[in-house]
Amino acid sequence: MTAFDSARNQFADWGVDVEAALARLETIAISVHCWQGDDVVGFEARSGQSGGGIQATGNHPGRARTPDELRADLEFAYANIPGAHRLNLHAMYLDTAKPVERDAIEFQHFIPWVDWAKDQNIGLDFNPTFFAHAKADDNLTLSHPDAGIRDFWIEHGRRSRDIAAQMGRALGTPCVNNIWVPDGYKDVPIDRMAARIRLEAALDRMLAPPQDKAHMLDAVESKLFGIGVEACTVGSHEFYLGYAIRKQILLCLDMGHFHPTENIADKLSAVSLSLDEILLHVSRPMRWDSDHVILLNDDILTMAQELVSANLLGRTHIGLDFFDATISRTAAWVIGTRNMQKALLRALLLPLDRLKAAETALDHTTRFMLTEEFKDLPFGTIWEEFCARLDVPAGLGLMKELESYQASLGGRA
Ligand code: RNT
Ligand code: ZN
Repeated sequence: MTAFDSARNQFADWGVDVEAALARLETIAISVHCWQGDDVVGFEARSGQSGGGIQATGNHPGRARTPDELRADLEFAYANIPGAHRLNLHAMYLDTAKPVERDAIEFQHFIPWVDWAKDQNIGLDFNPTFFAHAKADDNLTLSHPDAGIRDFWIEHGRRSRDIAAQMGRALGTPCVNNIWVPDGYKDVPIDRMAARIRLEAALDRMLAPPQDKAHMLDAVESKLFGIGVEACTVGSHEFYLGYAIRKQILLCLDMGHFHPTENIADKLSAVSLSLDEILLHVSRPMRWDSDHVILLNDDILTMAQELVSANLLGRTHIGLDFFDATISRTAAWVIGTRNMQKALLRALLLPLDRLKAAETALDHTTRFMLTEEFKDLPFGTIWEEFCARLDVPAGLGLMKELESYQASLGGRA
Protein backbone atom coordinates (compact mmCIF):
# COMPACT_ATOMS: atom_id res chain seq x y z
CA MET A 1 0.00 0.00 0.00
CA THR A 2 1.40 3.44 -0.87
CA ALA A 3 1.59 6.24 1.66
CA PHE A 4 -1.23 7.92 -0.25
CA ASP A 5 -3.48 4.84 -0.09
CA SER A 6 -2.97 4.63 3.62
CA ALA A 7 -3.62 8.36 4.09
CA ARG A 8 -6.77 8.11 1.97
CA ASN A 9 -7.99 5.27 4.16
CA GLN A 10 -7.33 7.28 7.29
CA PHE A 11 -9.51 10.11 5.98
CA ALA A 12 -12.13 7.59 4.87
CA ASP A 13 -12.30 6.28 8.46
CA TRP A 14 -13.56 9.73 9.43
CA GLY A 15 -16.02 9.75 6.55
CA VAL A 16 -13.99 12.08 4.31
CA ASP A 17 -13.77 11.40 0.56
CA VAL A 18 -10.23 12.31 -0.49
CA GLU A 19 -10.82 11.82 -4.22
CA ALA A 20 -13.77 14.22 -4.11
CA ALA A 21 -11.61 16.80 -2.32
CA LEU A 22 -8.82 16.50 -4.89
CA ALA A 23 -11.27 16.76 -7.78
CA ARG A 24 -12.81 19.89 -6.25
CA LEU A 25 -9.44 21.50 -5.55
CA GLU A 26 -8.40 21.06 -9.15
CA THR A 27 -11.32 23.24 -10.29
CA ILE A 28 -10.37 26.21 -8.10
CA ALA A 29 -8.52 28.86 -10.08
CA ILE A 30 -6.53 31.39 -8.07
CA SER A 31 -5.97 34.81 -9.60
CA VAL A 32 -2.22 35.34 -9.34
CA HIS A 33 -1.34 39.04 -9.10
CA CYS A 34 1.20 40.31 -11.63
CA TRP A 35 2.56 42.92 -9.21
CA GLN A 36 4.48 40.52 -6.96
CA GLY A 37 6.82 40.01 -9.94
CA ASP A 38 8.18 43.56 -10.15
CA ASP A 39 7.43 45.25 -6.82
CA VAL A 40 4.31 47.07 -8.14
CA VAL A 41 6.32 49.16 -10.59
CA GLY A 42 4.61 48.40 -13.93
CA PHE A 43 5.71 49.28 -17.44
CA GLU A 44 4.88 52.94 -17.82
CA ALA A 45 7.60 55.47 -18.48
CA ARG A 46 7.15 57.30 -15.19
CA SER A 47 7.40 54.22 -12.96
CA GLY A 48 9.80 53.57 -10.15
CA GLN A 49 7.58 54.43 -7.20
CA SER A 50 4.21 52.91 -6.50
CA GLY A 51 2.59 55.70 -4.44
CA GLY A 52 -0.86 55.74 -2.88
CA GLY A 53 0.47 54.20 0.30
CA ILE A 54 1.57 51.06 -1.56
CA GLN A 55 5.19 50.17 -1.10
CA ALA A 56 7.22 47.05 -1.71
CA THR A 57 10.30 46.91 0.48
CA GLY A 58 13.53 45.09 -0.31
CA ASN A 59 15.95 44.84 -3.17
CA HIS A 60 16.29 41.15 -3.91
CA PRO A 61 17.96 40.57 -7.29
CA GLY A 62 15.93 39.52 -10.32
CA ARG A 63 13.04 41.99 -10.51
CA ALA A 64 11.23 41.61 -13.85
CA ARG A 65 11.90 44.80 -15.82
CA THR A 66 9.95 44.14 -19.00
CA PRO A 67 6.68 42.42 -19.93
CA ASP A 68 8.69 39.56 -21.46
CA GLU A 69 10.64 39.04 -18.26
CA LEU A 70 7.46 39.16 -16.21
CA ARG A 71 5.78 36.62 -18.49
CA ALA A 72 8.80 34.32 -18.30
CA ASP A 73 8.70 34.50 -14.49
CA LEU A 74 4.97 33.83 -14.51
CA GLU A 75 5.40 30.81 -16.77
CA PHE A 76 7.91 29.43 -14.32
CA ALA A 77 5.57 30.13 -11.40
CA TYR A 78 2.54 28.50 -13.05
CA ALA A 79 4.66 25.45 -13.91
CA ASN A 80 5.25 24.97 -10.19
CA ILE A 81 1.70 25.57 -9.00
CA PRO A 82 -0.66 22.60 -9.41
CA GLY A 83 -3.77 23.25 -11.52
CA ALA A 84 -4.86 25.97 -13.94
CA HIS A 85 -4.95 29.53 -12.63
CA ARG A 86 -5.52 33.13 -13.70
CA LEU A 87 -3.44 36.28 -13.99
CA ASN A 88 -4.50 39.52 -12.33
CA LEU A 89 -3.15 42.44 -14.37
CA HIS A 90 -3.01 46.12 -13.47
CA ALA A 91 -3.47 48.83 -16.11
CA MET A 92 0.08 50.07 -15.44
CA TYR A 93 1.39 46.77 -16.89
CA LEU A 94 0.40 47.64 -20.45
CA ASP A 95 2.73 46.30 -23.14
CA THR A 96 3.43 49.11 -25.60
CA ALA A 97 6.43 50.56 -27.42
CA LYS A 98 5.49 54.15 -26.52
CA PRO A 99 4.00 55.53 -23.29
CA VAL A 100 0.21 55.85 -23.22
CA GLU A 101 -1.64 58.12 -20.78
CA ARG A 102 -4.00 56.46 -18.34
CA ASP A 103 -7.01 58.17 -19.92
CA ALA A 104 -6.04 56.84 -23.34
CA ILE A 105 -5.44 53.14 -22.67
CA GLU A 106 -7.10 50.68 -25.01
CA PHE A 107 -7.43 46.95 -25.44
CA GLN A 108 -4.74 46.98 -28.11
CA HIS A 109 -2.18 47.96 -25.47
CA PHE A 110 -2.79 44.66 -23.73
CA ILE A 111 -2.96 42.34 -26.72
CA PRO A 112 0.43 40.72 -25.99
CA TRP A 113 -0.95 39.76 -22.58
CA VAL A 114 -4.15 38.37 -24.07
CA ASP A 115 -2.27 36.36 -26.70
CA TRP A 116 0.01 35.01 -24.02
CA ALA A 117 -2.95 34.15 -21.77
CA LYS A 118 -4.58 32.27 -24.66
CA ASP A 119 -1.37 30.41 -25.22
CA GLN A 120 -1.08 29.53 -21.54
CA ASN A 121 -4.79 28.71 -21.33
CA ILE A 122 -5.38 31.04 -18.39
CA GLY A 123 -8.03 33.66 -17.68
CA LEU A 124 -7.25 37.31 -16.98
CA ASP A 125 -8.50 39.73 -14.34
CA PHE A 126 -7.89 43.46 -14.46
CA ASN A 127 -7.48 46.61 -12.35
CA PRO A 128 -7.48 50.26 -13.28
CA THR A 129 -4.41 51.90 -11.71
CA PHE A 130 -5.35 54.93 -9.61
CA PHE A 131 -1.91 55.42 -8.02
CA ALA A 132 1.69 56.11 -9.10
CA HIS A 133 0.62 59.07 -11.21
CA ALA A 134 0.95 62.86 -11.03
CA LYS A 135 -2.85 63.19 -10.94
CA ALA A 136 -2.91 60.99 -7.83
CA ASP A 137 -0.21 62.84 -5.94
CA ASP A 138 -2.76 64.49 -3.61
CA ASN A 139 -3.93 61.00 -2.63
CA LEU A 140 -7.26 61.98 -4.14
CA THR A 141 -8.51 60.65 -7.49
CA LEU A 142 -12.20 59.90 -7.97
CA SER A 143 -13.04 62.07 -4.95
CA HIS A 144 -10.72 64.96 -5.85
CA PRO A 145 -12.40 68.38 -5.47
CA ASP A 146 -11.16 69.26 -8.97
CA ALA A 147 -13.70 68.01 -11.52
CA GLY A 148 -11.01 67.81 -14.20
CA ILE A 149 -9.01 65.34 -12.15
CA ARG A 150 -12.11 63.32 -11.38
CA ASP A 151 -12.98 63.22 -15.08
CA PHE A 152 -9.48 62.01 -15.93
CA TRP A 153 -9.83 59.07 -13.53
CA ILE A 154 -13.40 58.31 -14.56
CA GLU A 155 -12.16 58.00 -18.13
CA HIS A 156 -9.37 55.69 -16.98
CA GLY A 157 -11.87 53.54 -15.11
CA ARG A 158 -14.30 53.35 -18.02
CA ARG A 159 -11.54 52.34 -20.40
CA SER A 160 -10.38 49.71 -17.93
CA ARG A 161 -13.89 48.25 -17.86
CA ASP A 162 -13.92 48.10 -21.67
CA ILE A 163 -10.52 46.44 -21.70
CA ALA A 164 -11.62 43.93 -19.07
CA ALA A 165 -14.75 43.12 -21.08
CA GLN A 166 -12.70 42.53 -24.21
CA MET A 167 -10.27 40.36 -22.29
CA GLY A 168 -13.17 38.31 -20.94
CA ARG A 169 -14.68 37.94 -24.40
CA ALA A 170 -11.38 37.00 -25.99
CA LEU A 171 -10.59 34.38 -23.35
CA GLY A 172 -14.10 33.04 -22.77
CA THR A 173 -14.07 33.67 -19.03
CA PRO A 174 -15.36 36.78 -17.23
CA CYS A 175 -12.63 39.23 -16.26
CA VAL A 176 -13.04 40.78 -12.80
CA ASN A 177 -12.24 44.50 -12.97
CA ASN A 178 -11.38 45.63 -9.44
CA ILE A 179 -11.51 49.29 -8.46
CA TRP A 180 -9.27 50.43 -5.64
CA VAL A 181 -8.55 54.13 -5.15
CA PRO A 182 -6.10 55.48 -2.55
CA ASP A 183 -8.31 58.47 -1.72
CA GLY A 184 -8.05 59.79 1.78
CA TYR A 185 -6.70 62.38 4.17
CA LYS A 186 -3.52 62.46 6.21
CA ASP A 187 -5.13 64.61 8.86
CA VAL A 188 -8.63 64.87 10.19
CA PRO A 189 -10.90 66.15 7.42
CA ILE A 190 -13.73 68.58 7.99
CA ASP A 191 -15.99 67.39 5.21
CA ARG A 192 -15.91 63.61 4.89
CA MET A 193 -19.39 63.71 3.47
CA ALA A 194 -18.43 65.87 0.48
CA ALA A 195 -15.55 63.52 -0.38
CA ARG A 196 -17.79 60.48 -0.17
CA ILE A 197 -20.50 62.09 -2.26
CA ARG A 198 -17.89 62.91 -4.90
CA LEU A 199 -16.56 59.35 -4.86
CA GLU A 200 -20.03 57.91 -5.18
CA ALA A 201 -20.94 60.19 -8.07
CA ALA A 202 -17.67 59.42 -9.86
CA LEU A 203 -18.18 55.67 -9.44
CA ASP A 204 -21.73 56.02 -10.73
CA ARG A 205 -20.46 57.69 -13.89
CA MET A 206 -17.66 55.17 -14.30
CA LEU A 207 -20.02 52.23 -13.97
CA ALA A 208 -22.81 53.75 -16.07
CA PRO A 209 -21.84 52.28 -19.47
CA PRO A 210 -23.42 48.81 -19.46
CA GLN A 211 -21.11 45.81 -19.70
CA ASP A 212 -22.00 42.18 -20.21
CA LYS A 213 -21.51 40.18 -17.01
CA ALA A 214 -20.58 37.20 -19.14
CA HIS A 215 -17.39 39.07 -20.03
CA MET A 216 -16.58 41.39 -17.14
CA LEU A 217 -17.53 41.80 -13.50
CA ASP A 218 -17.17 45.06 -11.54
CA ALA A 219 -15.63 44.93 -8.07
CA VAL A 220 -14.89 47.64 -5.48
CA GLU A 221 -12.21 47.34 -2.78
CA SER A 222 -12.37 49.11 0.55
CA LYS A 223 -9.50 50.02 2.83
CA LEU A 224 -9.00 51.12 6.40
CA PHE A 225 -6.01 53.41 6.04
CA GLY A 226 -2.75 53.83 4.17
CA ILE A 227 0.53 55.63 4.67
CA GLY A 228 -0.27 59.31 4.11
CA VAL A 229 -3.99 58.78 4.58
CA GLU A 230 -4.09 57.86 8.25
CA ALA A 231 -7.05 60.01 9.25
CA CYS A 232 -9.69 59.04 6.72
CA THR A 233 -10.10 56.70 3.77
CA VAL A 234 -12.94 57.87 1.56
CA GLY A 235 -13.68 54.36 0.24
CA SER A 236 -14.08 52.69 3.62
CA HIS A 237 -15.64 49.29 4.23
CA GLU A 238 -19.06 50.68 5.06
CA PHE A 239 -18.96 52.92 1.99
CA TYR A 240 -18.24 50.07 -0.40
CA LEU A 241 -20.35 47.43 1.31
CA GLY A 242 -23.40 49.60 0.82
CA TYR A 243 -22.36 50.62 -2.66
CA ALA A 244 -21.72 47.06 -3.85
CA ILE A 245 -25.08 45.89 -2.51
CA ARG A 246 -26.97 48.76 -4.14
CA LYS A 247 -25.19 48.35 -7.48
CA GLN A 248 -25.19 44.56 -7.40
CA ILE A 249 -21.48 44.39 -8.07
CA LEU A 250 -18.69 42.50 -6.33
CA LEU A 251 -17.21 43.60 -3.02
CA CYS A 252 -13.48 43.01 -2.67
CA LEU A 253 -12.34 42.07 0.82
CA ASP A 254 -8.58 42.53 1.23
CA MET A 255 -7.28 40.80 4.36
CA GLY A 256 -4.96 43.74 5.04
CA HIS A 257 -7.70 46.35 4.95
CA PHE A 258 -9.29 45.94 8.36
CA HIS A 259 -8.33 46.44 11.99
CA PRO A 260 -5.65 43.88 12.83
CA THR A 261 -7.84 41.94 15.27
CA GLU A 262 -10.82 41.71 12.94
CA ASN A 263 -11.49 38.25 11.51
CA ILE A 264 -11.97 38.66 7.77
CA ALA A 265 -13.09 35.05 7.37
CA ASP A 266 -16.01 35.83 9.66
CA LYS A 267 -17.21 38.51 7.23
CA LEU A 268 -17.73 36.10 4.30
CA SER A 269 -20.99 34.54 5.45
CA ALA A 270 -22.27 37.94 6.61
CA VAL A 271 -21.67 39.90 3.40
CA SER A 272 -22.57 36.99 1.13
CA LEU A 273 -26.19 37.18 2.29
CA SER A 274 -26.44 40.56 0.55
CA LEU A 275 -24.03 40.07 -2.36
CA ASP A 276 -24.09 37.69 -5.30
CA GLU A 277 -20.33 37.41 -5.65
CA ILE A 278 -17.25 38.32 -3.67
CA LEU A 279 -13.65 39.06 -4.59
CA LEU A 280 -10.92 38.23 -2.10
CA HIS A 281 -7.49 39.77 -1.86
CA VAL A 282 -5.72 37.17 0.19
CA SER A 283 -2.87 38.88 1.98
CA ARG A 284 -1.00 38.95 5.30
CA PRO A 285 -0.94 42.18 7.22
CA MET A 286 1.67 42.44 9.94
CA ARG A 287 0.74 45.29 12.32
CA TRP A 288 -0.59 47.15 9.27
CA ASP A 289 -1.43 46.51 5.59
CA SER A 290 2.11 45.28 4.97
CA ASP A 291 1.22 42.79 2.20
CA HIS A 292 3.49 39.99 3.41
CA VAL A 293 3.43 36.75 1.44
CA ILE A 294 0.72 34.50 2.86
CA LEU A 295 1.75 31.68 5.16
CA LEU A 296 -0.24 28.55 5.79
CA ASN A 297 -1.42 30.09 9.07
CA ASP A 298 -4.68 30.25 10.96
CA ASP A 299 -5.95 33.32 9.08
CA ILE A 300 -5.66 31.57 5.72
CA LEU A 301 -6.94 28.25 7.03
CA THR A 302 -9.99 29.91 8.55
CA MET A 303 -10.66 31.81 5.35
CA ALA A 304 -10.53 28.61 3.30
CA GLN A 305 -12.66 26.78 5.84
CA GLU A 306 -15.36 29.46 5.62
CA LEU A 307 -15.34 29.33 1.81
CA VAL A 308 -15.92 25.58 1.92
CA SER A 309 -18.20 25.36 4.93
CA ALA A 310 -20.47 28.21 3.80
CA ASN A 311 -20.47 26.84 0.25
CA LEU A 312 -19.10 30.09 -1.15
CA LEU A 313 -16.48 28.74 -3.53
CA GLY A 314 -18.88 28.99 -6.46
CA ARG A 315 -19.35 32.72 -6.00
CA THR A 316 -16.01 33.86 -4.64
CA HIS A 317 -13.13 34.97 -6.83
CA ILE A 318 -9.90 34.24 -5.00
CA GLY A 319 -7.24 36.81 -5.78
CA LEU A 320 -3.89 37.26 -4.08
CA ASP A 321 -2.43 40.58 -3.00
CA PHE A 322 1.03 40.53 -1.48
CA PHE A 323 4.43 41.80 -2.51
CA ASP A 324 7.74 41.17 -0.84
CA ALA A 325 10.97 42.30 -2.49
CA THR A 326 13.26 40.88 0.19
CA ILE A 327 12.91 37.30 -1.08
CA SER A 328 12.80 35.62 -4.48
CA ARG A 329 9.72 37.07 -6.16
CA THR A 330 9.04 33.86 -8.06
CA ALA A 331 9.33 31.83 -4.84
CA ALA A 332 6.88 34.27 -3.22
CA TRP A 333 4.36 33.66 -6.00
CA VAL A 334 4.74 29.90 -5.98
CA ILE A 335 4.79 29.31 -2.24
CA GLY A 336 2.09 31.92 -1.58
CA THR A 337 -0.30 30.51 -4.19
CA ARG A 338 0.36 26.95 -3.07
CA ASN A 339 -0.38 28.00 0.51
CA MET A 340 -3.83 29.19 -0.56
CA GLN A 341 -4.39 25.85 -2.29
CA LYS A 342 -3.12 23.90 0.71
CA ALA A 343 -5.54 25.80 2.93
CA LEU A 344 -8.40 24.97 0.56
CA LEU A 345 -7.35 21.32 0.51
CA ARG A 346 -7.34 21.16 4.30
CA ALA A 347 -10.80 22.70 4.35
CA LEU A 348 -12.07 20.25 1.73
CA LEU A 349 -10.71 17.37 3.82
CA LEU A 350 -12.56 18.32 7.00
CA PRO A 351 -15.43 16.14 8.25
CA LEU A 352 -17.75 19.12 7.87
CA ASP A 353 -21.02 17.18 8.02
CA ARG A 354 -20.09 15.70 11.37
CA LEU A 355 -18.83 19.02 12.65
CA LYS A 356 -22.00 20.82 11.59
CA ALA A 357 -24.21 18.13 13.09
CA ALA A 358 -22.35 18.38 16.39
CA GLU A 359 -22.71 22.15 16.43
CA THR A 360 -26.41 22.02 15.59
CA ALA A 361 -26.88 19.58 18.46
CA LEU A 362 -25.01 22.02 20.74
CA ASP A 363 -22.46 19.26 21.23
CA HIS A 364 -19.52 21.62 21.41
CA THR A 365 -17.39 18.94 23.04
CA THR A 366 -17.56 16.75 19.93
CA ARG A 367 -16.86 19.76 17.72
CA PHE A 368 -13.80 20.52 19.83
CA MET A 369 -12.54 16.92 19.85
CA LEU A 370 -13.04 16.54 16.10
CA THR A 371 -11.30 19.74 15.04
CA GLU A 372 -8.32 19.03 17.30
CA GLU A 373 -7.88 15.30 16.60
CA PHE A 374 -8.23 15.99 12.91
CA LYS A 375 -5.12 18.14 12.94
CA ASP A 376 -3.02 14.95 13.18
CA LEU A 377 -4.22 13.54 9.87
CA PRO A 378 -1.72 13.25 6.99
CA PHE A 379 -2.71 16.31 4.94
CA GLY A 380 0.82 16.57 3.56
CA THR A 381 0.60 13.15 1.91
CA ILE A 382 -2.62 14.13 0.14
CA TRP A 383 -1.05 17.40 -1.02
CA GLU A 384 1.98 15.55 -2.40
CA GLU A 385 -0.31 13.25 -4.33
CA PHE A 386 -2.16 16.28 -5.75
CA CYS A 387 1.15 17.77 -6.92
CA ALA A 388 2.32 14.45 -8.38
CA ARG A 389 -0.93 13.95 -10.31
CA LEU A 390 -0.68 17.45 -11.75
CA ASP A 391 2.98 17.00 -12.51
CA VAL A 392 4.49 19.70 -10.31
CA PRO A 393 7.24 19.18 -7.75
CA ALA A 394 6.86 19.28 -3.96
CA GLY A 395 9.21 19.46 -1.00
CA LEU A 396 12.93 19.30 -1.74
CA GLY A 397 12.28 18.97 -5.49
CA LEU A 398 10.31 22.23 -5.42
CA MET A 399 13.02 24.02 -3.46
CA LYS A 400 15.59 22.97 -6.03
CA GLU A 401 13.42 24.36 -8.85
CA LEU A 402 12.88 27.67 -7.05
CA GLU A 403 16.56 28.08 -6.21
CA SER A 404 17.84 27.32 -9.69
CA TYR A 405 15.31 29.65 -11.36
CA GLN A 406 16.24 32.46 -8.99
CA ALA A 407 19.94 31.80 -9.68
CA SER A 408 19.25 32.08 -13.42
CA LEU A 409 18.05 35.69 -12.94
CA GLY A 410 21.52 36.88 -11.98
CA GLY A 411 21.90 38.96 -15.16
CA ARG A 412 19.01 41.27 -14.27
CA ALA A 413 20.15 44.58 -12.82
C1 RNT B 1 -4.01 48.56 -1.98
C2 RNT B 1 -4.94 47.49 -2.44
C3 RNT B 1 -4.83 47.13 -3.89
C4 RNT B 1 -3.40 47.03 -4.39
C5 RNT B 1 -3.29 46.51 -5.79
C6 RNT B 1 -1.93 46.69 -6.35
O1 RNT B 1 -3.97 48.69 -0.63
O2 RNT B 1 -4.80 46.36 -1.65
O3 RNT B 1 -5.53 45.96 -4.12
O4 RNT B 1 -2.61 46.26 -3.53
O5 RNT B 1 -4.25 47.09 -6.56
ZN1 ZN C 1 -5.88 44.62 -2.33
